[in-house]
Amino acid sequence: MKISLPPWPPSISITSLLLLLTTPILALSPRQNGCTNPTIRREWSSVSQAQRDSYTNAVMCMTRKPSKIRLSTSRFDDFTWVHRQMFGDIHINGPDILAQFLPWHRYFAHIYEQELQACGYRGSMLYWDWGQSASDPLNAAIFSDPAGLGGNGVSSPACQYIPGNRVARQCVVSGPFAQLRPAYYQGSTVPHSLHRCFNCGSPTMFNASWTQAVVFNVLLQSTYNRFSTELYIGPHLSIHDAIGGDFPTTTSPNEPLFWPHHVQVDRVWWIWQNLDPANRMFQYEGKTVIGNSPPTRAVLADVMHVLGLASDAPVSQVMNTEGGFLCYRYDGL
Ligand SMILES: *[C@@H]1O[C@H](CO)[C@@H](O)[C@H](O)[C@H]1NC(C)=O
Ligand SMILES: [Cu+2]
Repeated sequence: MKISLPPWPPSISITSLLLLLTTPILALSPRQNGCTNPTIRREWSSVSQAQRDSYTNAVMCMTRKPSKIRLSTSRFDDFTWVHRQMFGDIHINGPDILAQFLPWHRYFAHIYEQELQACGYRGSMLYWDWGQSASDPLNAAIFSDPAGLGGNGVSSPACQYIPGNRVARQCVVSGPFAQLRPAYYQGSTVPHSLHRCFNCGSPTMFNASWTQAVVFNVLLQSTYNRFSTELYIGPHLSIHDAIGGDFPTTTSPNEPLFWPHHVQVDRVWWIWQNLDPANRMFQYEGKTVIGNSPPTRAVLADVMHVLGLASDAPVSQVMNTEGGFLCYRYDGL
């Protein structure tokens, strides 16, 4: 989890640097498969309150819809269940960040966006640019209530019945998710309030692991393997741990912050790809988890399994956000 910081003046924003680096490149980046008018994904705090309300209302709408995959729980819970079932194939195995971590979560967010839109949300997925709030994470707009996704929750005896050693003792009882009752927690079916516990995973919020300087260092990695490893163990994992509660678990999609967080992970990958699209747009390598020796190397034809949420799809379909199954880009560049 420790990442050494490059010499980097914190007064320079990464966005302005990347603008300089990437504008000519992005102008040449390929657009395929009829994606002529990509949707734009924006930062949580840069959209209107009406759009944020529409987003959080759509999340709650999913809790009132039946399962699409023949569970007895809701459409909201489908995503948590699928993530839990697929967990070992799409994250980490021993020291190895598995190849599908980035494309699988990209596809997962695309499916979720369609479900939000089916619940009346008219916008695109939103991201949380962690680096912007690393210096004062507890006051980040995304944790405000009601402009964000709610805050740190409160302790109460009712919060304490879920087993598990990293479970928060705090329930989110105000804001847009006060009524949220995710059905699953790790391997159990235990309907519960959304749990958070900022700073409980460790003595600190881990915010040194997700500054703009750290993100910049991640972007300096020159291979897919190094890039995805630094992104995974640095900002990605630190934030799961810093928020606590439902977030550092296999059932992490219980936490609505899962999406703005993983969409930012996706955005960092997108920036990395577009810094050198000829070499990186379809750069894909690493291990699958079949477990044979020597290990099976990942290839673009590998299939991403989503267990009925949508069609299973080859990784190659989501490498380019403006080709294959996808048609979006990120704002600011
Ligand atoms: C982390 O947050 C604390 C306050 O919450 C702040 O004092 C500290 O400077 C932050 N660290 C970084 C590296 O931004
Ligand atoms: Cu995940």
